[in-house]
Amino acid sequence: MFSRRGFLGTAALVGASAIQGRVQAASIPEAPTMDKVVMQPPLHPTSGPDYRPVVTLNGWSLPFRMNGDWKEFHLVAEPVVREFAEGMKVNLWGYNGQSPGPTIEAVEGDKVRIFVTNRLPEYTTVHWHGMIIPSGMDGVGGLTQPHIEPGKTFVYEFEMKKSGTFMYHPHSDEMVQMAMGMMGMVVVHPRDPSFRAVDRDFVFVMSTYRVDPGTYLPHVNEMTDFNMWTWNARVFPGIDPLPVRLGDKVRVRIGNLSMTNHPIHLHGHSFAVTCTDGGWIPESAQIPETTTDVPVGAVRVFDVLADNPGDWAFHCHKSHHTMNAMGHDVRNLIGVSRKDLAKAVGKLAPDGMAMGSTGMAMGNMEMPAPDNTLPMMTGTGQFGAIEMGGMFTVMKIREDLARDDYRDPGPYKFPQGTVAYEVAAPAAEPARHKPPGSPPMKHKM
Ligand SMILES: [Cu+2]
Repeated sequence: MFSRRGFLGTAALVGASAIQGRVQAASIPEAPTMDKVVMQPPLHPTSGPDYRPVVTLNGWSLPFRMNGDWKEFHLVAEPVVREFAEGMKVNLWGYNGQSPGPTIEAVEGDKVRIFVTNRLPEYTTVHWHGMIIPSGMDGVGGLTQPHIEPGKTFVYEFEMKKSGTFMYHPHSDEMVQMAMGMMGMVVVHPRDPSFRAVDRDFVFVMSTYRVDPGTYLPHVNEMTDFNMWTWNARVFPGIDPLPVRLGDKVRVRIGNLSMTNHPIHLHGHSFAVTCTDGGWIPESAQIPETTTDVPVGAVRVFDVLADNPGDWAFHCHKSHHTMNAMGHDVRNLIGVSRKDLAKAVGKLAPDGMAMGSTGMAMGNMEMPAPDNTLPMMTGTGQFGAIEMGGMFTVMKIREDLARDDYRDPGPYKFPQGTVAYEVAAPAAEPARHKPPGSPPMKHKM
């Protein structure tokens, strides 16, 4: 769970004179911090209007306090160490101990006061992406407010005018700060809890990094050549599964603050995109989909009825985005004779290894890797190697999950006779039609 650092701790760092705005220093709420990288249980509201909370993949929701009829939150922008998956930790910037920052949850009509303390080595701001708020609360440094200098605390105050799914990120040295991981999600629940109600509600934001093998810092100037394609700054097999009870109505809210679009695909179901960061889509305008493209700087939310039990892959459909490091500079050797290649490579590099002449399936092969990186493709299922990385996880639909149980239910127990199976194939090649005059087939794998 989160630990609490009281106002005194915060004050000691920022100094009472640093407090800006109309509120007094003594009224700043505590800023909880998170030291876990796994999905925290839903944070049910203890005051204010009721709602069914979301869960954040490999993340958490920021606790708030009521102060009169204001809901108060406290974000602390600060350097963090984020584990992308076991074996790789990256020095990022984030909020309250992690990157991305905690999800902020509120209810349509709520008045919120969000304190932002800057513990970064440079100035920052927070922009509330997609939200209908007064211009002076929009967080664009220089344009709508002074930048928040290191050590200072600013306050954002506005009403949550519409429900939906939004994002937050700096508008201050934006390229560097977003490349360093400064972002998070905002979920505003409808005032009427029965409006488009679901049983399970997941949220995450997509971001990408180039972290060279053996190093610990992202290249903040990288525009295209990323090697870490993350959901909430985690890569497969480090991304939480989505445990779902059979028959649940499930909502998945996806933000994209990376540098490219991601077509997100769920197996075994069709879903409808029900909401964007612009608002709810009327039912009459919804289209059945199995993949939805999430553009850069946008949110897509889909609702799905989980009526098909099993382990269902859930991933970005750009195949390079389901890979980790070292997958992008390998030559295609499919069809090349392994013997000739080994000879040629052997002359140049006596310890070299020829690989890939039948594709790149690696099975259980392990290649030596430098410190602090992750294999290009990895992960094991009950039938063997999964050979994925990056933006990949599994929606696990089970009959017997309790209402708020989000623990990994383990591998699916397939009913007998429902798994693809091998047959004894005839020894002879099946007859194939060959057009007259075509050259003899020489391509040997
Ligand atoms: Cu992608």
